[in-house]
Amino acid sequence: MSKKRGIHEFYQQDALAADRKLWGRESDSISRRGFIQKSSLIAMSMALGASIPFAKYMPAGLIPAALADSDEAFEIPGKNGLILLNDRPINAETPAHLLDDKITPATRLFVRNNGVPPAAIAERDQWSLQIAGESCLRPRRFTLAQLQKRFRQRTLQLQIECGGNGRSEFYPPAKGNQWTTGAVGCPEWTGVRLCDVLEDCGIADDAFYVAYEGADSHLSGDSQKLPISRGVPLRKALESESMIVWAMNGEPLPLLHGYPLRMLCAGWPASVSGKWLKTLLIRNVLHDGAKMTGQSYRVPCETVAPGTSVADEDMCIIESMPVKSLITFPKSGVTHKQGGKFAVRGHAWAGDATVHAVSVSIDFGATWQAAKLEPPANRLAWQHWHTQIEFPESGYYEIWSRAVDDNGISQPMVLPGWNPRGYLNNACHRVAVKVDA
Ligand SMILES: Nc1nc2c(c(=O)[nH]1)N[C@H]1C(S)=C(S)[C@@H](COP(=O)(O)O)O[C@H]1N2
Ligand SMILES: [Mo]
Repeated sequence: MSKKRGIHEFYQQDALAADRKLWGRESDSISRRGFIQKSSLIAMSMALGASIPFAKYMPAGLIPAALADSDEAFEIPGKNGLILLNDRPINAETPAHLLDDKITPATRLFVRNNGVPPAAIAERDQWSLQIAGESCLRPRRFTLAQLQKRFRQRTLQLQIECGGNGRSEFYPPAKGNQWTTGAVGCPEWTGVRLCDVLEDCGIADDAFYVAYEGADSHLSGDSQKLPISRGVPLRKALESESMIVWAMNGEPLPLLHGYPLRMLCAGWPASVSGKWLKTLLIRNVLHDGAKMTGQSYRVPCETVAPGTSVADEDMCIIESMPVKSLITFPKSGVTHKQGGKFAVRGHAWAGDATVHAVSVSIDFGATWQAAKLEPPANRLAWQHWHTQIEFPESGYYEIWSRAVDDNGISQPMVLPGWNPRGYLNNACHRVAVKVDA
């Protein structure tokens, strides 16, 4: 159900809205003029691969010729090969073979927006983060520069996966972005530990939850509403891998991924990792922000039959994500010449746990062969695996991969438990290979 659209179609419907969605550029709808905000300019320059010396003369609602001349499927600026699932808000996933890098480059990281990214972002060093909440003893505000100076900086490779990754396979279908396998990635993030910052502001004895508020706006345009505001229990917030980050792979965070600051708690649904971070609340109750309550990011506490409607009070919040693997080489659909060894590789991850083993099958799960599994770069980073297989004769094959975590829990071969919103599909990944004689 992927929706591939040409950039012209995108701009034809509403050019100024296209500008806003792609670059965060706000302009006067009558004169079509207006100053390009710095953050929009950065986004545009990144997509075009060069700075734009005459940007101040660039009319609003104009498709940059460098993008307009290409007849390729429309690409989100700054992204490479991602498939657009929705353009309001922007959501795009990465085909499995484009996730082959050990460290996911910015151009290959999926995008999940619940609202409209902030348009006019102040200078990066003037951004401030407020720490408050009922259980915060010394509420205060830090500029980005103060955060960088006051706390020890660290860089970790951390995996994020949308809770709805794999949703497209559930039946009866669940509403929401029809992610296949590509709403996951594992870049390297630089920032400070969340616990260092929270402790500096004083955590009261009754502290229970840590929640974020971002600077993005609600799709309805209602400035009183946040598109999303979630969080994690204090114990997760205080883990040493939970961070407040400003850089991804050594570069400032891209606008789509939360520039200039985001919260990052890996191994849980990525919806807990708030982008465009403005406020952190140390709360003495279970946070009740947008998409924390009701059916969002929750699954039935007890298994239900497919299609069952479940009352809100019988739904439980998703915490650690389940064990999962991805085959990033070969690309599904390749043709291979019979004979010799054939390399297969990918990544595996297991929420808060570690992956213990990965195996692959070319006979629809009848037999499995162990792959070589590397340790993670650090806790909560995905792990790489590779192996070689031999095809006994020509024909159509599927390579399946299956990971087992260190609690002995395995990926299921078929769909796991159906749930109303289509979360947590961690079924084995499969790719097709045709072997020619
Ligand atoms: N402020 C804010 N933070 C957010 C979101 C959002 O819409 N607004 N989406 C969340 C969800 S549902 C996911 S899956 C991840 C996606 O992160 P990415 O777009 O950097 O891949 O961001 C999370 N943080
Ligand atoms: Mo998500």
